Amino acid sequence: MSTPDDTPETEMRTPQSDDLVRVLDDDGTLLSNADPPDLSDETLRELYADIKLARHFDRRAVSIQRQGRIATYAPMAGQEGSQVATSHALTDDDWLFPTYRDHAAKYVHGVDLAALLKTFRGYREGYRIPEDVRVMPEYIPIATQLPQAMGMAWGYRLQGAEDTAVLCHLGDGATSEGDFHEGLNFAGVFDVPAVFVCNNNQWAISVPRERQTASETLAQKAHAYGIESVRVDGTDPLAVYAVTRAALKKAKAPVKDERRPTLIESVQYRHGAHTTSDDPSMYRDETDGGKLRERDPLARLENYLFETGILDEEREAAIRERVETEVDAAIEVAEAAETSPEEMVDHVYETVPDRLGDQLDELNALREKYGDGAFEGVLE
Ligand SMILES: Cc1ncc(C[n+]2csc(CCOP(=O)(O)OP(=O)(O)O)c2C)c(N)n1
Ligand SMILES: [Mg+2]
Repeated sequence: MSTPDDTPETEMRTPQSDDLVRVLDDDGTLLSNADPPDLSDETLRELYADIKLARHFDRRAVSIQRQGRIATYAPMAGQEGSQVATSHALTDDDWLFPTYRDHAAKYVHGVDLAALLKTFRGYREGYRIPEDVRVMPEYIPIATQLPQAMGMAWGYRLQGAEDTAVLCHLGDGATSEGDFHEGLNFAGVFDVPAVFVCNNNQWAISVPRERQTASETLAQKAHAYGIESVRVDGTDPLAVYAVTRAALKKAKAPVKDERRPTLIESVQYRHGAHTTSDDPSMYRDETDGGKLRERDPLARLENYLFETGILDEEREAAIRERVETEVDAAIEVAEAAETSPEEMVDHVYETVPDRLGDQLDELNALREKYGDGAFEGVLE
Protein backbone atom coordinates (compact mmCIF):
# COMPACT_ATOMS: atom_id res chain seq x y z
CA MET A 1 0.00 0.00 0.00
CA SER A 2 1.56 3.28 -0.90
CA THR A 3 0.13 6.63 0.09
CA PRO A 4 2.08 9.85 -0.46
CA ASP A 5 3.24 11.04 2.91
CA ASP A 6 1.84 14.53 2.38
CA THR A 7 -1.73 13.29 1.76
CA PRO A 8 -3.95 14.57 4.60
CA GLU A 9 -5.16 11.80 6.90
CA THR A 10 -8.84 12.59 6.23
CA GLU A 11 -8.46 12.06 2.49
CA MET A 12 -6.76 8.74 2.96
CA ARG A 13 -9.46 7.15 5.05
CA THR A 14 -11.92 5.26 2.89
CA PRO A 15 -15.38 4.97 4.46
CA GLN A 16 -16.40 1.44 5.42
CA SER A 17 -19.90 0.21 4.77
CA ASP A 18 -21.65 -0.73 8.02
CA ASP A 19 -24.07 -3.15 6.38
CA LEU A 20 -23.48 -6.08 8.70
CA VAL A 21 -25.43 -9.22 9.55
CA ARG A 22 -26.60 -8.78 13.15
CA VAL A 23 -28.92 -10.59 15.52
CA LEU A 24 -28.41 -8.42 18.62
CA ASP A 25 -28.30 -4.66 18.90
CA ASP A 26 -25.33 -2.92 20.54
CA ASP A 27 -26.78 -3.59 24.01
CA GLY A 28 -27.65 -7.22 23.40
CA THR A 29 -31.38 -6.91 22.70
CA LEU A 30 -32.75 -9.15 19.94
CA LEU A 31 -33.29 -7.06 16.80
CA SER A 32 -36.89 -7.13 15.59
CA ASN A 33 -35.98 -8.37 12.10
CA ALA A 34 -33.32 -10.81 13.34
CA ASP A 35 -33.17 -14.50 12.59
CA PRO A 36 -31.48 -15.99 15.70
CA PRO A 37 -29.82 -19.40 15.36
CA ASP A 38 -31.83 -22.28 16.73
CA LEU A 39 -29.74 -23.17 19.80
CA SER A 40 -30.87 -24.78 23.06
CA ASP A 41 -30.60 -22.80 26.30
CA GLU A 42 -27.81 -25.16 27.37
CA THR A 43 -25.80 -24.51 24.19
CA LEU A 44 -26.28 -20.76 24.57
CA ARG A 45 -24.93 -20.95 28.10
CA GLU A 46 -21.93 -22.96 26.83
CA LEU A 47 -21.28 -20.32 24.17
CA TYR A 48 -21.39 -17.66 26.88
CA ALA A 49 -19.15 -19.67 29.24
CA ASP A 50 -16.54 -20.13 26.50
CA ILE A 51 -16.49 -16.40 25.72
CA LYS A 52 -16.19 -15.66 29.41
CA LEU A 53 -13.31 -18.13 29.70
CA ALA A 54 -11.61 -16.56 26.68
CA ARG A 55 -11.88 -13.09 28.24
CA HIS A 56 -10.48 -14.29 31.54
CA PHE A 57 -7.72 -16.35 29.91
CA ASP A 58 -6.69 -13.34 27.83
CA ARG A 59 -6.44 -11.05 30.88
CA ARG A 60 -4.45 -13.61 32.83
CA ALA A 61 -2.15 -14.32 29.86
CA VAL A 62 -1.32 -10.62 29.46
CA SER A 63 -0.74 -10.35 33.19
CA ILE A 64 1.58 -13.35 33.48
CA GLN A 65 3.44 -12.20 30.39
CA ARG A 66 4.11 -8.89 32.18
CA GLN A 67 5.55 -10.91 35.06
CA GLY A 68 7.89 -12.74 32.68
CA ARG A 69 6.10 -16.07 33.12
CA ILE A 70 5.26 -16.50 29.42
CA ALA A 71 6.90 -15.02 26.34
CA THR A 72 5.22 -12.81 23.71
CA TYR A 73 1.43 -13.12 23.61
CA ALA A 74 -1.10 -11.79 21.06
CA PRO A 75 -4.16 -10.49 22.97
CA MET A 76 -7.66 -11.21 21.68
CA ALA A 77 -9.79 -8.85 23.84
CA GLY A 78 -12.88 -7.81 21.86
CA GLN A 79 -12.38 -10.66 19.40
CA GLU A 80 -13.31 -13.60 21.66
CA GLY A 81 -16.97 -13.68 20.61
CA SER A 82 -16.15 -14.25 16.97
CA GLN A 83 -13.50 -16.87 17.70
CA VAL A 84 -15.74 -18.83 20.05
CA ALA A 85 -18.80 -18.61 17.78
CA THR A 86 -16.95 -19.77 14.64
CA SER A 87 -15.49 -22.77 16.46
CA HIS A 88 -18.89 -23.63 17.98
CA ALA A 89 -20.20 -23.86 14.41
CA LEU A 90 -17.62 -26.55 13.51
CA THR A 91 -18.16 -30.29 13.88
CA ASP A 92 -15.40 -32.57 15.16
CA ASP A 93 -14.74 -33.60 11.53
CA ASP A 94 -13.89 -30.05 10.45
CA TRP A 95 -10.36 -28.66 10.43
CA LEU A 96 -9.33 -25.34 11.94
CA PHE A 97 -6.40 -23.31 10.56
CA PRO A 98 -5.68 -20.64 13.21
CA THR A 99 -3.42 -17.60 13.34
CA TYR A 100 -1.30 -16.59 16.33
CA ARG A 101 -4.30 -14.67 17.79
CA ASP A 102 -6.90 -17.45 17.66
CA HIS A 103 -6.40 -18.93 21.13
CA ALA A 104 -10.12 -19.16 21.95
CA ALA A 105 -10.94 -20.69 18.55
CA LYS A 106 -8.34 -23.40 19.22
CA TYR A 107 -9.56 -24.03 22.76
CA VAL A 108 -13.19 -24.44 21.69
CA HIS A 109 -12.19 -26.87 18.93
CA GLY A 110 -10.35 -29.08 21.42
CA VAL A 111 -6.88 -27.72 22.25
CA ASP A 112 -6.22 -27.78 25.96
CA LEU A 113 -5.53 -24.51 27.77
CA ALA A 114 -2.33 -25.69 29.42
CA ALA A 115 -0.96 -26.75 26.01
CA LEU A 116 -1.69 -23.25 24.69
CA LEU A 117 0.26 -21.73 27.54
CA LYS A 118 3.12 -24.19 27.19
CA THR A 119 3.66 -22.93 23.64
CA PHE A 120 4.13 -19.42 25.04
CA ARG A 121 6.67 -20.80 27.52
CA GLY A 122 8.69 -22.16 24.63
CA TYR A 123 7.76 -25.78 25.09
CA ARG A 124 7.47 -27.67 21.85
CA GLU A 125 5.02 -29.96 23.60
CA GLY A 126 2.41 -27.22 23.27
CA TYR A 127 2.41 -27.78 19.52
CA ARG A 128 1.70 -31.50 19.84
CA ILE A 129 -2.01 -31.44 19.17
CA PRO A 130 -3.74 -34.78 19.90
CA GLU A 131 -4.60 -37.00 16.91
CA ASP A 132 -8.35 -36.59 17.29
CA VAL A 133 -8.26 -32.78 17.51
CA ARG A 134 -8.46 -31.22 14.07
CA VAL A 135 -6.50 -28.03 14.71
CA MET A 136 -3.34 -27.04 12.86
CA PRO A 137 -0.55 -25.33 14.82
CA GLU A 138 -0.93 -21.55 14.69
CA TYR A 139 0.43 -19.75 11.63
CA ILE A 140 2.74 -16.80 12.19
CA PRO A 141 3.82 -15.96 8.60
CA ILE A 142 0.82 -13.96 7.42
CA ALA A 143 -1.62 -15.77 5.08
CA THR A 144 0.59 -18.86 4.65
CA GLN A 145 -2.28 -20.93 6.00
CA LEU A 146 -4.54 -20.22 3.03
CA PRO A 147 -2.73 -22.23 0.31
CA GLN A 148 -2.02 -24.98 2.84
CA ALA A 149 -5.66 -25.12 3.92
CA MET A 150 -6.69 -25.28 0.27
CA GLY A 151 -4.37 -28.25 -0.24
CA MET A 152 -6.04 -30.08 2.60
CA ALA A 153 -9.54 -29.12 1.45
CA TRP A 154 -8.74 -30.31 -2.07
CA GLY A 155 -7.50 -33.61 -0.65
CA TYR A 156 -10.85 -34.12 1.09
CA ARG A 157 -12.67 -33.17 -2.08
CA LEU A 158 -10.66 -35.72 -4.13
CA GLN A 159 -11.45 -38.39 -1.55
CA GLY A 160 -15.14 -37.57 -1.83
CA ALA A 161 -15.39 -36.77 1.89
CA GLU A 162 -18.67 -34.98 2.53
CA ASP A 163 -18.47 -34.44 6.28
CA THR A 164 -15.32 -32.38 6.46
CA ALA A 165 -14.73 -28.72 5.74
CA VAL A 166 -11.70 -26.55 6.39
CA LEU A 167 -12.15 -23.26 8.26
CA CYS A 168 -9.29 -20.87 7.80
CA HIS A 169 -8.78 -17.75 9.93
CA LEU A 170 -6.94 -14.69 8.67
CA GLY A 171 -6.62 -11.00 9.53
CA ASP A 172 -7.43 -7.84 7.57
CA GLY A 173 -3.71 -7.39 6.89
CA ALA A 174 -3.52 -10.87 5.38
CA THR A 175 -5.79 -9.75 2.52
CA SER A 176 -2.82 -7.86 1.03
CA GLU A 177 -0.66 -10.99 0.80
CA GLY A 178 -0.26 -13.01 -2.38
CA ASP A 179 -1.19 -16.17 -0.50
CA PHE A 180 -4.64 -14.72 0.24
CA HIS A 181 -5.37 -14.27 -3.47
CA GLU A 182 -3.91 -17.66 -4.40
CA GLY A 183 -5.98 -19.33 -1.70
CA LEU A 184 -9.25 -17.71 -2.73
CA ASN A 185 -8.58 -18.27 -6.40
CA PHE A 186 -7.91 -21.95 -5.80
CA ALA A 187 -11.04 -22.33 -3.67
CA GLY A 188 -13.18 -20.66 -6.34
CA VAL A 189 -11.84 -22.69 -9.26
CA PHE A 190 -11.65 -26.09 -7.55
CA ASP A 191 -14.74 -25.60 -5.40
CA VAL A 192 -13.14 -27.01 -2.29
CA PRO A 193 -15.01 -27.33 1.04
CA ALA A 194 -13.57 -24.19 2.61
CA VAL A 195 -14.71 -21.28 4.75
CA PHE A 196 -12.44 -18.25 5.16
CA VAL A 197 -12.98 -16.11 8.25
CA CYS A 198 -11.33 -12.72 7.90
CA ASN A 199 -11.13 -11.26 11.40
CA ASN A 200 -11.12 -7.60 10.47
CA ASN A 201 -9.93 -6.06 13.74
CA GLN A 202 -9.18 -2.74 11.96
CA TRP A 203 -5.41 -2.95 12.46
CA ALA A 204 -2.42 -4.88 11.14
CA ILE A 205 0.06 -3.96 13.87
CA SER A 206 0.19 -0.16 13.28
CA VAL A 207 -1.42 -0.12 9.81
CA PRO A 208 -5.11 0.88 9.94
CA ARG A 209 -7.66 -0.94 7.79
CA GLU A 210 -8.08 2.13 5.56
CA ARG A 211 -4.41 2.09 4.64
CA GLN A 212 -4.40 -1.64 4.04
CA THR A 213 -6.63 -1.47 0.99
CA ALA A 214 -8.68 1.02 -1.01
CA SER A 215 -11.48 -1.58 -1.32
CA GLU A 216 -14.59 -0.44 0.48
CA THR A 217 -14.92 -3.79 2.24
CA LEU A 218 -12.71 -6.84 2.61
CA ALA A 219 -15.63 -9.11 1.78
CA GLN A 220 -15.87 -7.70 -1.74
CA LYS A 221 -12.46 -9.16 -2.58
CA ALA A 222 -14.16 -12.56 -2.81
CA HIS A 223 -16.18 -11.45 -5.84
CA ALA A 224 -13.08 -11.36 -8.04
CA TYR A 225 -12.71 -15.09 -7.43
CA GLY A 226 -16.34 -16.03 -7.93
CA ILE A 227 -16.81 -16.70 -4.24
CA GLU A 228 -19.73 -15.51 -2.13
CA SER A 229 -19.00 -13.40 0.89
CA VAL A 230 -20.80 -12.00 3.88
CA ARG A 231 -20.05 -9.20 6.35
CA VAL A 232 -21.02 -9.94 9.90
CA ASP A 233 -20.87 -8.01 13.16
CA GLY A 234 -17.96 -9.88 14.76
CA THR A 235 -18.97 -8.73 18.23
CA ASP A 236 -22.39 -10.40 17.91
CA PRO A 237 -21.70 -14.08 18.71
CA LEU A 238 -25.16 -15.23 17.59
CA ALA A 239 -24.79 -13.58 14.18
CA VAL A 240 -21.27 -14.99 13.73
CA TYR A 241 -22.48 -18.46 14.66
CA ALA A 242 -25.37 -18.25 12.19
CA VAL A 243 -23.28 -17.11 9.20
CA THR A 244 -20.48 -19.61 9.91
CA ARG A 245 -22.95 -22.47 10.26
CA ALA A 246 -24.56 -21.53 6.94
CA ALA A 247 -21.16 -21.25 5.21
CA LEU A 248 -20.06 -24.67 6.51
CA LYS A 249 -23.33 -26.21 5.34
CA LYS A 250 -22.78 -24.75 1.87
CA ALA A 251 -19.15 -25.93 1.81
CA LYS A 252 -20.34 -29.50 2.47
CA ALA A 253 -23.55 -29.48 0.40
CA PRO A 254 -24.18 -32.95 -1.08
CA VAL A 255 -25.37 -31.48 -4.38
CA LYS A 256 -22.29 -30.55 -6.42
CA ASP A 257 -23.57 -27.23 -7.79
CA GLU A 258 -24.54 -26.04 -4.33
CA ARG A 259 -21.14 -26.83 -2.77
CA ARG A 260 -19.27 -23.49 -2.63
CA PRO A 261 -16.66 -21.79 -0.47
CA THR A 262 -17.43 -18.54 1.42
CA LEU A 263 -15.44 -15.58 2.70
CA ILE A 264 -16.79 -14.20 5.98
CA GLU A 265 -15.63 -10.72 6.98
CA SER A 266 -16.10 -10.58 10.73
CA VAL A 267 -15.95 -6.93 11.73
CA GLN A 268 -14.37 -6.37 15.14
CA TYR A 269 -11.91 -4.14 16.95
CA ARG A 270 -8.54 -5.06 18.41
CA HIS A 271 -8.77 -3.59 21.92
CA GLY A 272 -5.31 -4.50 23.08
CA ALA A 273 -1.83 -4.23 21.66
CA HIS A 274 -0.88 -6.22 18.55
CA THR A 275 1.23 -8.36 20.86
CA THR A 276 2.71 -7.77 24.29
CA SER A 277 5.77 -6.37 22.45
CA ASP A 278 3.71 -3.57 20.89
CA ASP A 279 2.66 -0.15 22.24
CA PRO A 280 -0.48 1.03 20.39
CA SER A 281 -0.38 4.49 22.02
CA MET A 282 2.39 5.21 19.50
CA TYR A 283 -0.08 5.11 16.59
CA ARG A 284 -3.70 5.44 17.82
CA ASP A 285 -5.63 7.21 20.55
CA GLU A 286 -8.62 6.40 22.75
CA THR A 287 -11.12 7.81 20.26
CA ASP A 288 -10.00 5.39 17.55
CA GLY A 289 -12.56 2.83 16.47
CA GLY A 290 -15.58 4.88 17.61
CA LYS A 291 -18.65 2.72 18.13
CA LEU A 292 -16.80 -0.42 17.03
CA ARG A 293 -14.69 -0.09 20.15
CA GLU A 294 -17.76 0.08 22.37
CA ARG A 295 -19.29 -3.19 21.11
CA ASP A 296 -18.46 -5.94 23.57
CA PRO A 297 -19.31 -9.53 22.60
CA LEU A 298 -19.38 -10.76 26.19
CA ALA A 299 -21.61 -7.97 27.53
CA ARG A 300 -23.98 -8.22 24.55
CA LEU A 301 -24.52 -11.96 24.89
CA GLU A 302 -24.78 -11.66 28.67
CA ASN A 303 -27.50 -9.01 28.39
CA TYR A 304 -29.41 -11.12 25.88
CA LEU A 305 -29.24 -14.22 28.08
CA PHE A 306 -30.35 -12.28 31.18
CA GLU A 307 -33.18 -10.59 29.25
CA THR A 308 -34.47 -13.95 28.06
CA GLY A 309 -34.04 -15.65 31.45
CA ILE A 310 -31.53 -18.18 30.05
CA LEU A 311 -28.97 -16.86 32.50
CA ASP A 312 -29.41 -15.57 36.06
CA GLU A 313 -27.12 -14.32 38.83
CA GLU A 314 -26.60 -17.77 40.28
CA ARG A 315 -25.69 -19.43 36.97
CA GLU A 316 -23.43 -16.53 36.03
CA ALA A 317 -21.55 -16.82 39.35
CA ALA A 318 -21.11 -20.57 38.87
CA ILE A 319 -19.74 -20.04 35.36
CA ARG A 320 -17.39 -17.34 36.62
CA GLU A 321 -16.02 -19.62 39.32
CA ARG A 322 -15.58 -22.53 36.88
CA VAL A 323 -13.75 -20.32 34.39
CA GLU A 324 -11.37 -18.92 37.01
CA THR A 325 -10.58 -22.39 38.37
CA GLU A 326 -9.95 -23.78 34.88
CA VAL A 327 -7.56 -20.99 33.92
CA ASP A 328 -5.69 -21.18 37.26
CA ALA A 329 -5.27 -24.96 36.80
CA ALA A 330 -3.95 -24.49 33.24
CA ILE A 331 -1.36 -21.94 34.40
CA GLU A 332 -0.24 -24.30 37.15
CA VAL A 333 0.17 -27.23 34.74
CA ALA A 334 2.01 -25.09 32.16
CA GLU A 335 4.40 -23.71 34.77
CA ALA A 336 5.16 -27.16 36.16
CA ALA A 337 6.16 -28.49 32.72
CA GLU A 338 9.74 -29.56 32.25
CA THR A 339 11.71 -29.79 29.08
CA SER A 340 15.24 -30.23 27.92
CA PRO A 341 17.26 -27.42 26.28
CA GLU A 342 18.28 -29.88 23.51
CA GLU A 343 14.70 -29.63 22.22
CA MET A 344 15.51 -26.13 20.96
CA VAL A 345 17.75 -27.54 18.25
CA ASP A 346 16.14 -30.96 17.66
CA HIS A 347 14.74 -31.20 14.14
CA VAL A 348 16.53 -27.98 13.14
CA TYR A 349 19.98 -29.30 12.26
CA GLU A 350 21.15 -32.76 11.28
CA THR A 351 24.39 -31.99 13.12
CA VAL A 352 24.27 -29.31 15.79
CA PRO A 353 26.79 -26.54 14.86
CA ASP A 354 29.72 -26.07 17.30
CA ARG A 355 28.56 -22.58 18.24
CA LEU A 356 25.16 -23.87 19.43
CA GLY A 357 26.71 -26.98 20.92
CA ASP A 358 28.94 -24.78 23.10
CA GLN A 359 25.93 -22.75 24.24
CA LEU A 360 24.02 -25.89 25.14
CA ASP A 361 27.01 -27.16 27.15
CA GLU A 362 27.13 -23.83 29.00
CA LEU A 363 23.40 -23.99 29.72
CA ASN A 364 23.62 -27.58 30.94
CA ALA A 365 26.52 -26.67 33.22
CA LEU A 366 24.35 -23.93 34.77
CA ARG A 367 21.46 -26.35 35.19
CA GLU A 368 23.74 -28.74 37.00
CA LYS A 369 25.02 -26.01 39.28
CA TYR A 370 21.73 -24.30 40.09
CA GLY A 371 19.13 -26.98 39.31
CA ASP A 372 16.14 -26.83 36.93
CA GLY A 373 14.08 -23.68 37.04
CA ALA A 374 16.74 -21.79 38.98
CA PHE A 375 17.90 -19.56 36.14
CA GLU A 376 16.15 -16.42 37.30
CA GLY A 377 18.74 -13.75 37.87
CA VAL A 378 21.52 -16.04 36.67
CA LEU A 379 21.26 -15.45 32.93
CA GLU A 380 20.69 -11.67 33.01
C1 LIG B 1 4.61 -12.85 5.58
C2 LIG B 1 4.71 -11.96 6.80
N1 LIG B 1 4.95 -10.65 6.64
C3 LIG B 1 5.02 -9.85 7.73
C4 LIG B 1 4.87 -10.37 8.99
C5 LIG B 1 4.95 -9.46 10.22
N2 LIG B 1 3.61 -9.33 10.80
C6 LIG B 1 3.26 -10.03 11.89
S1 LIG B 1 1.67 -9.73 12.34
C7 LIG B 1 1.44 -8.64 11.08
C8 LIG B 1 0.13 -7.94 10.90
C9 LIG B 1 -1.00 -8.85 10.53
O1 LIG B 1 -2.21 -8.16 10.61
P1 LIG B 1 -3.58 -8.88 10.38
O2 LIG B 1 -3.51 -9.81 9.23
O3 LIG B 1 -4.62 -7.82 10.32
O4 LIG B 1 -3.78 -9.78 11.70
P2 LIG B 1 -3.93 -9.32 13.23
O5 LIG B 1 -2.55 -9.30 13.81
O6 LIG B 1 -4.57 -7.98 13.25
O7 LIG B 1 -4.76 -10.36 13.88
C10 LIG B 1 2.60 -8.52 10.32
C11 LIG B 1 2.73 -7.64 9.15
C12 LIG B 1 4.64 -11.77 9.10
N3 LIG B 1 4.44 -12.35 10.29
N4 LIG B 1 4.54 -12.53 8.00
MG1 LIG C 1 -5.84 -7.11 11.84
